[in-house]
Amino acid sequence: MSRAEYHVAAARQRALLSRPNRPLAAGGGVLTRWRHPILTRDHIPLTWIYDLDPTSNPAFLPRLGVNSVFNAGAIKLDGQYCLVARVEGVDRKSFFAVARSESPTEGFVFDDYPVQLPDTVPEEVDVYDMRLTAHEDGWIYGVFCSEAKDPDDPDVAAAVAGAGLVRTRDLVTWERHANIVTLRSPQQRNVVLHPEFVDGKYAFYTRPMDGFIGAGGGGGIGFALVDEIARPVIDIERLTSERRFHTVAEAKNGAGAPPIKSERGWLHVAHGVRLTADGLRYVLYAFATALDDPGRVIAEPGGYLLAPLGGERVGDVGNVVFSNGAVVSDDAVCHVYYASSDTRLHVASARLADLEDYVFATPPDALRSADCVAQRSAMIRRNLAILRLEDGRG
Ligand code: M1P
Repeated sequence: MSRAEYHVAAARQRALLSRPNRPLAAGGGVLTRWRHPILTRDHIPLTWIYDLDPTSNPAFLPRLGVNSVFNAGAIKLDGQYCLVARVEGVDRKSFFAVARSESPTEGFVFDDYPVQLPDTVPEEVDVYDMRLTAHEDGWIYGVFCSEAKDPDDPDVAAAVAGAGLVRTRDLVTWERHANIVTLRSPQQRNVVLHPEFVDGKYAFYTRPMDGFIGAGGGGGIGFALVDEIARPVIDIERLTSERRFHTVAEAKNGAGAPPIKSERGWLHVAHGVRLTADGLRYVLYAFATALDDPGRVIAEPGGYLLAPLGGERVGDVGNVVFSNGAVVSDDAVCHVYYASSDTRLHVASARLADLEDYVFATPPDALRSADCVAQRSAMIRRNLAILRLEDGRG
């Protein structure tokens, strides 16, 4: 490696890390996208990829490449916006890495080292998609997918998804609890810890599923209480937001960031999946649950909140947007961190009041074309009457 090559690469990365971001012109939805992805593989410190010793790497070639940076848990800690991103090496193994910024929308820089989780689950091969919850017990919990080879299936690709659980105070030192056991669901992904005790217990959103990819008999996002956080066992998973025929969440869905408390309810930004002739399509959708019963849906707008757009549709797993982190800033703006096509991480923002209005005032899915037309026509009728009045023709 020549020193010159390193300095060129380092300078290029410094320019990327300090590049200002800006909101895109509102696209008519409640969320405003920001122009540039906030984390990509080009944000990964060069020390994680290159051997900088010129004797062992004279040509400055990457030794441990990184494929992608996506699905990040998010939290505000000590005045900084902190993301725990899923980083996938070129070897297909994912790991977690913390990136921090003073700003919610730009300037994220990774810590010197990736997260070294306590290695207490020998069968675990891959970890990804951490949800960060600042719990009222004072700890920050991380719940993530802990994936292993299915020991009972000779197919070399057969996998089992479980839910791992860690806690930290500073995103530097992590303690690991036992993986979450779900007695009635053979597979679990997209498990999220609710930030408050419910009936004096820890409460989790789950995603019961029969297979690694397909939800099978799993009906949607579950909700369950847990007695002992260090040895979490879940029996009954009560359904919250359900899969429904011919909706954006027909094939499967899953909780995203921990819910955000608003005056009218807990606001959830989840993902919904439908099957198309071109494969699975992942979008974000929203719903609210009751403040006094966070497992009970009280509002669920029809359709999606955010869908893959333009270049977002292209990547390792195309036509996907996925979120597992959001932060509300002191000026009451909700920043939703979302990844596109399992490749890069973006942010989109909305005033919390607008997100709440979206969730509670957008009509629910009418579920049938005929009813959807009636729903739309009722609004058109009201609008035409308003316009006639304004024109003095009323
Ligand atoms: O590839 C799209 C997403 O697929 C999975 O999500 P789900 O469990 O809902 O199918 C996860 O592997 C996720 O990381 C990924 O973004």
